[in-house]
Amino acid sequence: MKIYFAGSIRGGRGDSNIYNELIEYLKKYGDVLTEHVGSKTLTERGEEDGPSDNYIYSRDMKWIEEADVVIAEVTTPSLGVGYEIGKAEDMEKDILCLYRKGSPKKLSAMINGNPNLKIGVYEGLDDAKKLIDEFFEEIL
Ligand code: 6IA
Repeated sequence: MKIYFAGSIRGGRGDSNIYNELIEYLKKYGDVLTEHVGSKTLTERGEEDGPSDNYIYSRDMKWIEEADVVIAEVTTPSLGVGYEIGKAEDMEKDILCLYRKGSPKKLSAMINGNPNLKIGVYEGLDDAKKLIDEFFEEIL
C-alpha cells in the first residue's frame, strides 16, 4: 500500500507535529511516500539549497499517481494541499481529509462539500487515528 500524505508547507507549519504523528501511525498501513511533510526542521521558507519548485512539483505529481490512497491534513489551509486533493480526485484515488474540530479556520466548502472526499473531523490524535483505521477498513 502506497500512501501519499499531504499537509501544509508554505501554507504554514503550525501543525507539523500532528503531521509527524499521523505519518508515523500511517506506516502501519504501508509506505508513506511523503515523510518530509512531517519533518520538524522543515519550515515554510525551506532551505536555500533545497530542491527547485519544478522538481518538487514533478516528483509530487508522480507520487500522487503512484499512490493507492491520499490522506490530507487540511486544518491549516494550503494551496498545495488543495491542489493535490483535486488532482487525486481526478485520478479517482481514495481520499481522506482530516480536519481538527474547533480550528479558527473553517474548512473550505470546496473540500467539505465534495461528495468524492471522505472528511474526518477529529478532536485529538487518538480520534484522528480512529478515523484512519475506519478509512482503511472501508477500502481494504
Ligand atoms: O502550498 P504548500 O506548500 O502548503 O503545499 C504543501 C503540499 O505540497 C504538501 O502536501 C506537499 O506534498 C507539497 N509540497 C510543497 N512544497 C513541497 C516541498 N518542498 N517538498 C515536497 N513537497 C512539497 C521542499 C521544501 C521546500 C520548502 C524547500
